[in-house]
This record gives sequence, structure tokens and C-alpha cells, in this order.
Amino acid sequence: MSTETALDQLKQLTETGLAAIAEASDAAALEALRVQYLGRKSELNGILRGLKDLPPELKGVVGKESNLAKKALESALKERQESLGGGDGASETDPTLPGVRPPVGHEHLLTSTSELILDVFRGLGFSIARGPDVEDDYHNFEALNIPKDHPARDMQDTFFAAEDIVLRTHTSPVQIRTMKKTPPPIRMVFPGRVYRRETPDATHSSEFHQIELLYVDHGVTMRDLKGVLTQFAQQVFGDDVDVRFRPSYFPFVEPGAEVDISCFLCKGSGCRVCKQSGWIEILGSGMVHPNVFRHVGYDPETVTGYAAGMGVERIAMLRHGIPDIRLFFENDLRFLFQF
Ligand code: 2NM
Repeated sequence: MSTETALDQLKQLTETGLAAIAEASDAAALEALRVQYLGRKSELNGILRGLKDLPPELKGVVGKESNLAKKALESALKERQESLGGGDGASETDPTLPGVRPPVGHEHLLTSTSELILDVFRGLGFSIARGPDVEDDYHNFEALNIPKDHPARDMQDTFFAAEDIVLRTHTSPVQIRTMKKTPPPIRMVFPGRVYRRETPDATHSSEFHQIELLYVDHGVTMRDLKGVLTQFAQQVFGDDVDVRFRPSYFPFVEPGAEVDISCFLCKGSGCRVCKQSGWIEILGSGMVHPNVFRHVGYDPETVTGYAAGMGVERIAMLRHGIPDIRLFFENDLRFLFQF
């Protein structure tokens, strides 16, 4: 084969190839042209394969022209493919197929329950404060009038990070920090995660969420406590629930009271949820102990206050009939998406 013939042939096939590619009407036609002009059995490939038999002085010029022809055909194919809307023919979009719904998460039940509770107290004039999960012995126990030999101090109930450093067992240390830096009046709520070293079961978890409240001023009485907590119980569990205050003991208050609501399931006649008593415990409360005020530098002769604390999981479980606290921490979407 002469140089002239080979170069003519290259020019010819490039021209017809480029024209055919420009007119290809779909991806399948383009693929056929790719095979025809660039495939293993194509004319161009034949020329490239024959290069080694050409005399050395012709090899250079024919080789160079062949490569230019190949590049021109390749880029024309690519361009035409793009102008036809991409795709390789096999996986083109079918606009009649239904769309794919992207997975979207939503607020966790504990978040919405906390917000519901906080909204009630916002409406009653309380503001919000948060504090550290890791506390020292003084803020978590000592300043709260929990003596060294008190059972709540037991290694059993507390996670220790170091000798005097603990994961807080309640949010009350935030109240100590707040009172130490702010004079009365104080009307605040303290939400947050707390930790207890307990064996998990249906009603116990080694981490859970608390909301505590604190109201300190001149002349705050037990009657104020009863009014606010009754409002709270009826806004969260319904206007028709009865509320009772039952004497109880917490080291940081005196007197202390647990708050029960009448069973919203059996209306007091006795069922599984209220354990046949007709009443359901929802929170603990009391008048702040004078020793707590002394620790934060308040004069217990001139100020009084009430405090209360509740578990957010417990409130959510009661409101939604959830039987096991561990469900909140397993992150099983079949549970989470019900709320
Ligand atoms: C409760 C029950 C009763 C409480 C008391 C205080 C403080 F700091 F003022 F002394 N904080 N939280 C308290 C009182 C918490 O939770 C069941």
C-alpha cells in the first residue's frame, strides 16, 4: 500500500464517519457507529495494524494521521452522545417511572416531649439554663445536702470519671451554679441528660433525660408549688386529671412531695398502668432545703423557694403508652417513626 492510498483512505473514512456520527439519531445508532469506525474490525484498526509492515519512512506520517483520525472520531462520538442527552442507551431515564422518595428523618420523641414540657413552663414565666454533663462531687452532691453516707452517693448509682468527678446524676448541679452567680428572684427550668449506674430494665436506663425547675424569691410558699405543678400536670395530661401531693423525702428539700395524677386510663378504678391504685406518679418536688441556700450564699431567713424534677422518658411513656424505656435508646426506626 502506498502512502497516498493509505492517507486517502484515512481521509475518506474520517469524513464519512464524522458525517454519520453527526446524523446518528439515538444512543444505539451511535454505538453501532463506534463499532464500525473504531472497533477491532474497523478500517482504521486495519490501517493501524498494517503500520508495522510499512517502510520506516512512511510509518511516521501514516501513524500520525491515523491517530488524528481516531481522536477526531472519538471526540465526535462523545459530543453527539452528550447532545443526545448522555446515557449509554441501556440506562436512559424513563420519565414515566415513579420517583424515588429520599429518606427524611424527623424530631425524636424525646425532643418533642421536652419541648412540650418546656413550653408549659415558658408560658408560666420560666427561662431555661443548661450545664455540663460532667460535674464535681461538690455540685452534684455536697451542695445539695446529700451527705457523704447517703445511699444516693453509693458507687452503685453513680458513674465516676475520677475520685471527685462524676457524670451528673440529676440536673440539680446546674441550679447550684445558677444560684451561686445570680441573686433571687430565680424562675428557671433545667433540661438535660443525666446518668445513673443501674442495671437497665423496662423502667431504668443508665442514661435518661430530666427537666427540673426552680423558683426562688421572697415569700415563695408550698401553695405556689402546688399551683404551678397542677397547671403543668393538667396541660400535659389533660384538664380533667386530678392532682395530689403526697409527702416524700429528698435530701435537698423540706418538706418534699411526690406529685400523682389520677389514672387517665381507668379514671381511678384501677388498671395495669396505675397498678390498681388509681394514681400515677409523675414527678418529685419540695421546698428548697435551708442548707442548699446556705451553700449558694442565699440567706434562708429571707428567701424561700420550691424545686421539682421529672424524667422526660417517663412523661413520654405515660403519654404514648410506651412499655419499655430502652426503646428510646435503641434507635430502631420502626419505633421512632411512630411518633
Ligand atoms: C427533685 C425533687 C425535689 C431539686 C431541688 C433542687 C435544688 F437545687 F434547688 F435544691 N434541685 N432539684 C429537686 C427537688 C428535684 O427531683 C425529683
